[in-house]
Amino acid sequence: MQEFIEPPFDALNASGDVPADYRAGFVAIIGRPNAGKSTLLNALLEFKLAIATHKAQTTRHQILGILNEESHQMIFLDTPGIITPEYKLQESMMQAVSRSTKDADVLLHLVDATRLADEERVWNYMRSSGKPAVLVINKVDAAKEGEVTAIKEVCTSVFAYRAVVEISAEQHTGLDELKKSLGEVLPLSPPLYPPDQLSEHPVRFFVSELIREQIFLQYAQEIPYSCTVTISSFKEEDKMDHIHAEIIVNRDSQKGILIGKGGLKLKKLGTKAREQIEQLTGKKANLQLFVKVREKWRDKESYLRGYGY
Ligand SMILES: Nc1nc2c(ncn2[C@@H]2O[C@H](COP(=O)(O)OP(=O)(O)O)[C@@H](O)[C@H]2O)c(=O)[nH]1
Ligand SMILES: [Mg+2]
Repeated sequence: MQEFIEPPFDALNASGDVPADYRAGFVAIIGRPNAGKSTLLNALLEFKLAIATHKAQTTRHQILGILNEESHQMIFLDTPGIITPEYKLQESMMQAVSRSTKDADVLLHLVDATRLADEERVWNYMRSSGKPAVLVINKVDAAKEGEVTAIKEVCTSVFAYRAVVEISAEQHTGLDELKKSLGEVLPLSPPLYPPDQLSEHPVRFFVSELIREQIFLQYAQEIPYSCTVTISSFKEEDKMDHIHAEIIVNRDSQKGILIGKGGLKLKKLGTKAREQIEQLTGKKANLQLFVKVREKWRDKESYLRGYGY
């Protein structure tokens, strides 16, 4: 696995052998829930960095992924899908979107080709950031004839995009053209991160995300939206990591659902999450899960801050 946390990088010192036309900058991937933003980030990096499921609102944080190519460095910011927030957790998710659009040099507006939907909220973020944007139409593998053209017409009549690209994030098509279009909009700059770095989150962050992903995959209805995961201890050894993780639920009744009869559901969750963690770290993991009730954590500022939102 590549390095995650690095000391602050001295770009100027490292720029000695960088060509004069090298470009680098931040690309915020924004759009409605389920457009395929996290799938696209993983496809671009050829690495599973962001969790992605069929359920909306899987992504809760700004996730940064770094793509290094010969002529440019693109720092992608995956973001939660843009919605109208209904509770404090969702407000903090929308703040992550605002932050990303402010940090970005270029906005990548991702739309789902199979669902012509109202993009007005997304355009509002784009307008208030004032950043150049590229329209990226995703899921062309599943779109019916005419859908792509219709979306293109609607979107380009509302917003002056620098380019329009059609892709399938799942099937990895159109990605070269996408990188080329983004490259043309990025500013001239030496690299901003060391070329061997893939992200800036610590490994334990990705571990908690992989557990959260399994909760999204294995539980129904409100359960995924009511849980968060924290890592209470993470001990690394040469051949094995020992990880204690807490799953926080919103209400007492959810604890039983999570654990299941005879603890079977939690056991299955632990097994699947452990497999994913082992793929990420490349070594064995000993994962222990604990379930805790924190009444209405999603609405309490102090809990939200403690859980990293
Ligand atoms: N058919 C098809 N499905 C896709 C494509 N990209 C993403 N998806 C699916 O769309 C759903 C949402 O993806 P995700 O990346 O989590 O969306 P996000 O909410 O925008 O981050 C998942 O079930 C993906 O498998 C694509 O190119 N084609
Ligand atoms: Mg996502």
